[in-house]
Amino acid sequence: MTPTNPTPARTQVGIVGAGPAGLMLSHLLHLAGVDSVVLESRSRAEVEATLRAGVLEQGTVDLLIETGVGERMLREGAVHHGIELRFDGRGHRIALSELTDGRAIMLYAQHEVIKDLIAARLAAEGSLVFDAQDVSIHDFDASKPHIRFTHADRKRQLACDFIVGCDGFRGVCRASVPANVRHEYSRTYPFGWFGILVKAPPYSPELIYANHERGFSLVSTRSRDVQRLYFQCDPDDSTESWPDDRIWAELAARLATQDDWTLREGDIFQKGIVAMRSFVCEPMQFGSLFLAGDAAHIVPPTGAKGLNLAIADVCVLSDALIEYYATGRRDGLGGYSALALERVWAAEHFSWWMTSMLHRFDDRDPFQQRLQLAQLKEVARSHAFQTALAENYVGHPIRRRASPEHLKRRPQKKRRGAYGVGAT
Ligand code: RFL
Ligand code: PHB
Repeated sequence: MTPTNPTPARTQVGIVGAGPAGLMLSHLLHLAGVDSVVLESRSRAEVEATLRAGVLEQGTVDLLIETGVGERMLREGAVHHGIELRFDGRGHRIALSELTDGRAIMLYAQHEVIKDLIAARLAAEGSLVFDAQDVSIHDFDASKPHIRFTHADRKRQLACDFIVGCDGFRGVCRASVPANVRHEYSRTYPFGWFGILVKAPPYSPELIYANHERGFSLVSTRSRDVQRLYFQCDPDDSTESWPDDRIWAELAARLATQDDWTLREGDIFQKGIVAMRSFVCEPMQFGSLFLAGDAAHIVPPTGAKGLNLAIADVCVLSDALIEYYATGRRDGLGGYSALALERVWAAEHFSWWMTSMLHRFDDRDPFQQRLQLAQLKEVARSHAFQTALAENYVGHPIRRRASPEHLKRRPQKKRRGAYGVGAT
């Protein structure tokens, strides 16, 4: 059983959702002495076992290290300095680090980040409530915001100064805002991603994003023994209609290349289908309610931006909350939505661009296919296009209103014991 502390009846910041956004926010606030409670509807085991992202931007990596939760990532993650774009049967390397003054990406699974953050919050005696049922938020447009939920069959109420909805795309927080005050922008793509996990050594030293007339595919990795592969599929497809042989045949066809590379089959131990959509809710603040991460926006995974955006949101929001508790000033809180949305829309554009360039859209539209190929050739040829791709892929530095001075003032007592020595 997870050793959470008894739930208090009041906190400064009530956080709904223990994904990357909620846990990182709680961690950042704690480092500056601001109190929070995280309410999560699933069990700790479920949260820690949910397989999702794999690519961390440079800014996310830096933040994890800077705040003392990067030790295991530095030991077990893999730094990548480039990616391959594959089309017309050839690979074209995008030299991420050379094009971005040495910035890079880290391959380290989202659920490992989650485990590290949960361990840190529990070591610091933070309030994490797993299995919180029927969570509902109230009075965030008035002076006494509070959250109601059921835990261990008891109805509870948590009074807070602020509520932060980090409860993902299908959470309750955004849905609790009256529809006439939120503006939502969305696009659903006519395909999904079929993802598999394979027991095998890495297929390639760098990720491969492949465009093929049969559809997109992606070669990624999780560790020395586990590899992650995806291919574009029908959004209504089912895993049952894809026996292993069919998967390997499809991947072999889509990834075929005249370069010296062949796809080795391995033992597939997990299959799943992901929907592809772009979505933004504006603004990201409604009175004392703030939205962060997937609760406010979704990107198709082609740009590997979702988790990274969630981290960037809470970085900006934690600065604003910390400033408020230190000085009483609300400027940062008032500016949160606009500042976060700038990054969100840039990431939306990049993810849409990568998706549009790499996937098969309408088979009956050869004009669009020619344009797509022309775009890929231009990227392979042009230093300017490659630089733009690389800058977006490794991620722009997170714009913060103030220097994160509070990180230097973090409570020392528990930190040393809890996090060990990883922070540099
Ligand atoms: P999460 O991770 O969805 O966490 C939300 C949490 O809130 C809980 N919750 C509730 N709790 C209490 N009461 C309620 N009513 C609740 N409703 C929900 C949920 O149980 C959950 O624990 O949102 P967050 O924190 O905003 O994080 C977002 C990221 O998870 C997401 O953007 C990424 O996984 C997207 N993504 C990728 N992002 C990257 O940056 N790099 C990648 O390489 C990358 N690859 C991916 C991805 C997403 C994928 N899928 C499955 C959509 C690859 C895939 C296949
Ligand atoms: C992953 O490894 O899960 C992954 C990698 C790159 C992406 C999306 C997902 O663009």
